[in-house]
Amino acid sequence: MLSDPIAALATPPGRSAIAVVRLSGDGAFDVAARVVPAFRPAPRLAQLAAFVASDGAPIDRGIVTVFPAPHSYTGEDTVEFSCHGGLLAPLRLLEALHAAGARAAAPGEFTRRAVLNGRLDLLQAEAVGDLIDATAPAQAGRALAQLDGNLSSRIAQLRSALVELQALLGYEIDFPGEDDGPVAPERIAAARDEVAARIDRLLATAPAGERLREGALVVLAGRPNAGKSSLFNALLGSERALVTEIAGTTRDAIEAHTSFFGWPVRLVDTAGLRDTDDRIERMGVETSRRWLESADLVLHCVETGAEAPSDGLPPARTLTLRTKSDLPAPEGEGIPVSAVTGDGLEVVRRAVAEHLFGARAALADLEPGLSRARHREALARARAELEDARPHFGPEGDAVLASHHVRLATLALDELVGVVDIEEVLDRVFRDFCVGK
Ligand SMILES: Nc1nc2c(ncn2[C@@H]2O[C@H](COP(=O)(O)OP(=O)(O)OP(=O)(O)O)[C@@H](O)[C@H]2O)c(=O)[nH]1
Ligand SMILES: [Mg+2]
Repeated sequence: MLSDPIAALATPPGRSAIAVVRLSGDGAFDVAARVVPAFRPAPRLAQLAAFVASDGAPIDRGIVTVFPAPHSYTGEDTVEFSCHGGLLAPLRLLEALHAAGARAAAPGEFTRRAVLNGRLDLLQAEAVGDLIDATAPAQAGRALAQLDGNLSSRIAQLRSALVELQALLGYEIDFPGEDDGPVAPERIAAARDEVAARIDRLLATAPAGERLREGALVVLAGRPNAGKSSLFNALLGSERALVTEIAGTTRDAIEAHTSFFGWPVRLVDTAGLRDTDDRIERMGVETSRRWLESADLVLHCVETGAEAPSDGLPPARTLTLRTKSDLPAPEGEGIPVSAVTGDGLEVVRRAVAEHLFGARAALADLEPGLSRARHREALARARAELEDARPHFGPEGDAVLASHHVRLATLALDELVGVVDIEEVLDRVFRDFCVGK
């Protein structure tokens, strides 16, 4: 495993009060001592010190904090330098650290080392990235909980159940066909069913979890001039899309990120749906259709007083809105909303959040759930192995084959969390059953 000293700017470049430069790896303290003449490796103590270039020229005065291994983010000897921000001080400090023997860190290399050194598991490392990328409060809340290990511990519980199952099968392998053994075959089969059901429950969290991480795709659609672009702008609170009284104004789809009641939404304005001879508008309508296919939710905009043709929109994924509700006209089906007066905007935002995130919108603290395709695929693999194991359970079954599939299911979870340790299975078999061989 690579543990040479690496250094990088941990804060974004540019004008700022403070910048933080991070240094980690074997020999990090020697590197630091070449740049900070007064360097003392006192653990977790902030010290004010002068930083100098390799020719001794002063760079800055700042704070040095030392984290000796293994009690650091990476698990290695780590030094954090807080210097003044802006372009020069951080750049010159980095140059000095490179001249003193540290190499430039690759993207994510600090967190990668944290994983390899067992400071974070893979799920927590992903959460670090998710927290940094979060734009909506619910995303940040979810990432923080995952960083705290709530998903990891849920996977650990599943894994432990699988190891237990394998231990039961191990007894069956060592003492086959003993009718008066301590474990009835029905109990082993029931244990399999129970783990399978738990995996199913976790898998069921994937759609909402992935939607939460990526932002739900909400597409505004309807007839030309229905007020889609006006509503798009009103929901965003900024004039992103052109609005005119001419039907067929919007051609390209326009996407913007926002959040409704803390829930992340990718809002898309599209060209009005109609048959047209205008070549460019027709291309716009085709683009609209493609967005509608992948939408998590379609906001069907129908002008107050107008007919509400379904336009082939997917009913289960469509909310109807009555736009221009400020105009005098008979009310129709749908949520009344006006981009001009702002009436109904909050109702629309809430309806969208509830439709997309459902009961979760009401949950103060989020249940741990899957948030990436990687998680879903690993659990689906584990679930498939349990399915393959099923015929091999029971009195007529082959415990060796059953055990093989359960082991593969366990491996899928290990891969998910980023640890692979088969010794543990063996330990459990012998500890719980005192087979004594
Ligand atoms: N009174 C009133 N007029 C509105 C409202 N929203 C939009 N309009 C008007 O309706 C016309 C069409 O609005 P747009 O937002 O461009 O409609 P659109 O659905 O995006 O139209 P296309 O892009 O052509 O498909 C404009 O003249 C707007 O000023 C509203 O809430 N109240
Ligand atoms: Mg428009």
